[in-house]
Amino acid sequence: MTVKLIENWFSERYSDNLQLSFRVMDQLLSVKTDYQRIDVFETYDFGKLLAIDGTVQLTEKDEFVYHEMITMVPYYLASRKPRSALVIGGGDGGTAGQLLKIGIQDIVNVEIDTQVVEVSKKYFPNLYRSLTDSMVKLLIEDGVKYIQKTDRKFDLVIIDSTDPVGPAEGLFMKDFYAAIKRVLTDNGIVVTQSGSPFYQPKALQMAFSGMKEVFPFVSTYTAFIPTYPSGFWSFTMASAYETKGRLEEISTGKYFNADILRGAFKLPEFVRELIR
Ligand code: AG3
Repeated sequence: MTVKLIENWFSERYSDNLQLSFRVMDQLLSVKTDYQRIDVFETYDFGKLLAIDGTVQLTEKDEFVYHEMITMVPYYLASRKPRSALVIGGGDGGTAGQLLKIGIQDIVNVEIDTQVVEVSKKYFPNLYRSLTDSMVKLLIEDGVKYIQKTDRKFDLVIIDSTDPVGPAEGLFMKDFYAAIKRVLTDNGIVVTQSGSPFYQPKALQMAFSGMKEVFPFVSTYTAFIPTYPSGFWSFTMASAYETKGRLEEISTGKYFNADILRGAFKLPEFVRELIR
């Protein structure tokens, strides 16, 4: 898919009849890699924007919501303080950065596309920096293959992927979650981004039902991410035990706090219906 820049607007298409447009000062980059198309824009309202295959991955201004919510929620819900984490995808470094901030000192980040890392290094140095930290081991390889062959275990597995079309499709499937189960510690939690409940109900259903086939405890939570489809975004997490959390330990982020942790799991009826 090529990204059309019409009179300096970048648009992510949600359907044939709807798109979200950002007026941009400049297109800083457009490359086709072995896996996908990567674009970087300088926008007026959201700072630099990273798009993959025409879909917004992050912007400088609102990336904190996604990266806090995909890390801090499972971190504080785990029964014992997580000490190790595996990030699948996340080649921009945003997720690893939040994990470091929380205090995790043993992080493996497996990104399939080396170009995502290169692009982040050049255009999002504040996110990229975490990948150079000595506590982060960056591997450029297929996350599915890594999980199949590793003999390590992790307290957190974070699937920081694109939507379930193209290279990330396998990351929303039952077999992948089953493989992840083997690399989780007893205390372990796996979390994935699971799309916009409104515009991508199938992504959420795939993630939820796939996890449910493998794990006894699966739950979906949501956050407000202005630059993603509909602004209403879901994450789905799973574990072998019922998470109670360590709420007394919570330190707040820019979005995350103790009320958000509790409230994020309160789902509108149409979302409950999707995962019933
Ligand atoms: N990965 C999830 C982005 C999903 C956005 N989907 C969309 N715009 N249709 C974000 C990567 C940030 N580390």
